[in-house]
Amino acid sequence: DAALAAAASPAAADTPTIFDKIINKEIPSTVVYEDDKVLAFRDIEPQAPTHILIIPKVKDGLSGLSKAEERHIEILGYLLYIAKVVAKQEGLDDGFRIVINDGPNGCQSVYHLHIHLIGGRQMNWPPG
Ligand code: DGP
Repeated sequence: DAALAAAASPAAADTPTIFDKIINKEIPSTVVYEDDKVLAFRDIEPQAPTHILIIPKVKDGLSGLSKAEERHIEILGYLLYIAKVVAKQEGLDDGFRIVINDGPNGCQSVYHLHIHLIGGRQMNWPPG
């Protein structure tokens, strides 16, 4: 079943993740933006006063950025644009950070592409 497949191969391109349940409203989340293509909701483990995840509603093989193909160019640009729209909506006028974790070295834990929008405090560089 899906859970077994996910355990065996968590990075498999179209293996369902917890984000599918969030998209389908099977588990609750605090949605801050939604349209036909993307969903933005508050991270359950916020790393800053504002921490929002922006995801495509249709995964289409995008388990992570490293799986991107030419057909994904439009949704990738759209996700980044919506990150800016949500940053404005959240009042992050002094700046913010966008993060995409990819794979084990990138500390990715959910294999459904997502943009982290983090703000509301001073960020540091280099990141951890
Ligand atoms: P990453 O480590 O980049 O794959 O980020 C996954 C993020 O997803 C992590 O910051 C925690 C968040 N997350 C995991 N499960 C849930 C959930 O059920 N609800 C919400 N709102 N966020 C979740």
